[in-house]
Amino acid sequence: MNDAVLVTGGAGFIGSHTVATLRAAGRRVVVLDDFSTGRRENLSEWTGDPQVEVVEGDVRGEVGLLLAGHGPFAAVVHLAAQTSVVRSIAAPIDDLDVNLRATTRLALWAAAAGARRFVFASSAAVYGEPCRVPVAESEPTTPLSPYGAAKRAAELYLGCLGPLHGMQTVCLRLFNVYGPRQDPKSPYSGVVATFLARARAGEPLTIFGDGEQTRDLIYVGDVARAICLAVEAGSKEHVLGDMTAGPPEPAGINIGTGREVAVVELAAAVQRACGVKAEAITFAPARAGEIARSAATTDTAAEMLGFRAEVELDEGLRRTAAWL
Ligand code: UD2
Repeated sequence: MNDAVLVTGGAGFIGSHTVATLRAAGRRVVVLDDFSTGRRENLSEWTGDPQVEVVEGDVRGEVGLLLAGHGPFAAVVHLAAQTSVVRSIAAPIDDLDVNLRATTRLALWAAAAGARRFVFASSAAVYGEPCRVPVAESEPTTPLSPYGAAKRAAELYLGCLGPLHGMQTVCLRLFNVYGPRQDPKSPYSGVVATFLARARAGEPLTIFGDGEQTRDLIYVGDVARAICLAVEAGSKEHVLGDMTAGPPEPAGINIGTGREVAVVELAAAVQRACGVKAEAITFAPARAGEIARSAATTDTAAEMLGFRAEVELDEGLRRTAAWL
């Protein structure tokens, strides 16, 4: 049990919650983060904890040198990424370098270093506009952005590198993640962080389009639990799926709640959570390239990982508002 789990991007929004679930499961954790968006204060809970080591560095760099002396590694959770769809359209080569090239290099290093499992944060963006909602993993993937294309390509690379190098790879297709530590000031921030920050500041919420577009909003604590289950799957009796034979088919596992929430419905829920009046909403033109509907099927995650989201939207919003 002394083998570590490497968490790239471990000082970030999803990463720091993942460190918490892995520590709660008794794992030694090594965080690799370049602190471009990650923050040291997200890890302050583990200051002085010898079971949490923090290495500052870029996943595009010489990971082997950066991590020398921190192993051995049982598993890698790869969350460090270029996370913005908008930026991937403006700078697709930079997105490719981080989200595909660095992921592939990291996986090759992980296999050579003896890691038995590689858990990758993929995205609902691999589906583009889903053919059906809720969308199953077996549906076609037609990404609409370089970001989605690089995430899908990384799934395909991991799908062949894993068996070639004797490492299990698990790609988690994360839907719209929200919760404490999601930076509301970032221009790329998610709708929940933006809405909560504006409602708190007494500013009107801006809805793009008619607000009837839907998303599957999943609380970050649930996502961190899914990631931890993906690390541990096969080593605990509550896991239903057989993860011992190699990567699951299909190559990705949806991580969502299965519930579609319209943006207008979310705006009302945010206002309830903050005690703000319902008329404080303005409408603006729909964003270019916007998808109409999104929600996950959840059966694969339940079967493979024993995972179901537990935190209801109102509760997740309350917890996030309390953190702001
Ligand atoms: C999410 C992911 C993105 C990618 C994509 C795949 C986030 C932050 N982004 O983009 O990385 O995975 O899914 O499909 O998780 N909205 C408003 N007002 C606002 C802000 C947003 O109406 O002030 C609407 C927006 O037009 C959209 C919805 O809220 O319909 C969600 O927006 P988002 O930026 O949180 O996430 P999304 O789904 O566009």
